[in-house]
Amino acid sequence: MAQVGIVMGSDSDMPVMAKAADILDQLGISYEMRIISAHREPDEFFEYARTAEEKGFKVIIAGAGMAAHLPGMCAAIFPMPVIGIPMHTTSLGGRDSLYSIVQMPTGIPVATVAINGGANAGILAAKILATSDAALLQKLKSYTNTLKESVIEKDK
Ligand code: RP5
Repeated sequence: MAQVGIVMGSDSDMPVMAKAADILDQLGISYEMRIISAHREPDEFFEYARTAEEKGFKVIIAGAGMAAHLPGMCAAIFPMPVIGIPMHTTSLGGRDSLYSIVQMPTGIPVATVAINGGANAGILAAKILATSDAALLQKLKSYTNTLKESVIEKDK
C-alpha cells in the first residue's frame, strides 16, 4: 500500500515531480504517481481525491502550473497533509502557479515548496512520515548529514 500519493496536472510536470519520487525512492518510501488534471478531467480528479485516504495515503504531493488548482482541491477533500509544488511557467515565471497554490483560505492549508521544488517536496513528505517512523527519521538524519559533509568537502 502506497504511503504517498504523487499527482500532477500534466505530463509536462513530470521532470519536476520525478525529483520528489526520486527522494522517496532513496528513502524507501512507497508511493503511487498519477497524472490527473483537475480542469480537464474533474470526475477522475474527484474520484482520486475521495479515495486517497482509503488507499492508505498519509501525504499527497501535488504539482501544477498556471491556474494551479490541483493541490488546493486535493487539500479540500483529502484530510491529511498536502504538499504543493508550483511549476515554472514561461509566461509568468511560475508566480501564477505559486500564488495559486500558496494563497489558500483559512482552514485548508497546502504546504507549498519553491517553484519547481520537487526534491524538497519529497523531503518534506518524508519528514511528515518520520514523525511516527523512527527508522525513517534516522535515514533523514543521515541524508542531512550527507548534505553537510558535501559542503565541508567543497570548502577544503
Ligand atoms: C497545469 O497546466 C499543469 O499542471 C501544467 O503545469 C500546466 C500546463 O499543462 P499542459 O498544457 O502542458 O498540459 O494544469
